[in-house]
Amino acid sequence: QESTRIYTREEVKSHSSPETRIWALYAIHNQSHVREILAQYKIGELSPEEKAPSTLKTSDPYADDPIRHPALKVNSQCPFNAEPPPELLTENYITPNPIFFTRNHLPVPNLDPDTYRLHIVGPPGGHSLSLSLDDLYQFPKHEITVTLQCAGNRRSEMSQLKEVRGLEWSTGAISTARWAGARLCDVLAQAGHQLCENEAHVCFEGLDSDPTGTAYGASIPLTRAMDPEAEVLLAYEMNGQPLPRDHGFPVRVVVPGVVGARHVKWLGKVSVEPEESHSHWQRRDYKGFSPSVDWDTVDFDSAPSIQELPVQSAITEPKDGEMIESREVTVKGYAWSGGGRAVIRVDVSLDGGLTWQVAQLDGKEQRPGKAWAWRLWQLQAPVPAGEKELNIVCKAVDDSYNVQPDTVAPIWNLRGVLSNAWHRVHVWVAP
Ligand code: MTE
Ligand code: MO
Repeated sequence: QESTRIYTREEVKSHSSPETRIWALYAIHNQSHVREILAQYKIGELSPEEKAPSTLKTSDPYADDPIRHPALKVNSQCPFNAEPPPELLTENYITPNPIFFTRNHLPVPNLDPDTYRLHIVGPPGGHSLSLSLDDLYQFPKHEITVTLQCAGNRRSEMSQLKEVRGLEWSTGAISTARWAGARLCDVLAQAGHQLCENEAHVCFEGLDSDPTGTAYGASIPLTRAMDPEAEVLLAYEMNGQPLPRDHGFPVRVVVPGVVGARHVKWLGKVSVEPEESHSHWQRRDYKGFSPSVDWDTVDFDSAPSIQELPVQSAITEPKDGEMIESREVTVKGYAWSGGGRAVIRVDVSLDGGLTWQVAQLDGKEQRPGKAWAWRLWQLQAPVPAGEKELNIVCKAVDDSYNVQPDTVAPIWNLRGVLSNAWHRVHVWVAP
């Protein structure tokens, strides 16, 4: 259409509708390709004197973040960090993509799958690769079920004891998906990389960056990256769909059994280096310390970066403070351990840990050494006669017989990571 009539703000306002407000709220629509689609509906322009300075809205680096599912409990809007509520978390063994927990440090990049390239730095004498999505699809497609957990899962229990620095995650900074992609070892081999004697690390860089241009980054040991049995993926599918933007579209790393921080999203670059990634998130974060270490005494160089996570479990039903109306109580939850260690048992107590019952583990038996995904579990038990309240507790055991600590105090640390004490829920019994 050719019409270029000039309108005043007053005239536009007289035609304002709820749709125009939605347009402003969901900044995702404010993109060039959407503008192209809308061009055919253009009826005119605002009078030049009345045009607002256009830099205001677009200077918000989060304006282009995707739309999220309303059921998520938001711990931080910008950057976006959110977890599913407990009752939804264990409703399905595979977490549906829209409620998979999200942990972003920076704005979500908006990457064009047609021009996307993954840069693989080759070894001296090898060759560097610049891989399009189609190039990645040429590698054998590998699909595995992997649970991803943030190091800060259950941090809020640590901060209840004593202040920590970090997002207030409840029990939901953990989710499970079917991931599909190329194996990292296949791609590294094509670039000419081999396992070497010296200690070496595979460094990953994301395409998300802060205003100074610093990208998110992390690394894993080369031995894990080159081990076909470790099944490290350059994933382009999540539950049969292209990765959602929040989870790394178009390509992310999936490192089974390893802390979420190493599963770098929006992957731009992979290189093999003699040292760990120099990223802040590899060197100055995601490490564990003694409870007595504070921000004046902490020495980040003294502690190894977190890779494999310890054994973990939590109760998702009933909820803390709930009233139990029937004579039987159903307790549900999840259990998982790092490094491919399988959960072999979950113990549940209704009396704060004095007596225990063994919960029923749902789902498939797992492959030895490759138990990358959680087990959901449940226990149905009669409510002990005469009780007015129950102190429900759960704890898991993995196949190395690792167990969870009973309280949080001895594992408290200033960053609130690795929070895996027995999970406790207090409920009332209806008279
Ligand atoms: N990758 C990039 N590029 N940027 C990030 O902020 N966050 C990491 C990791 N990969 C992050 C990233 C952290 S700390 C976690 S726990 C996981 O992504 C979360 O993955 P999810 O958002 O898909 O659940
Ligand atoms: Mo994380």
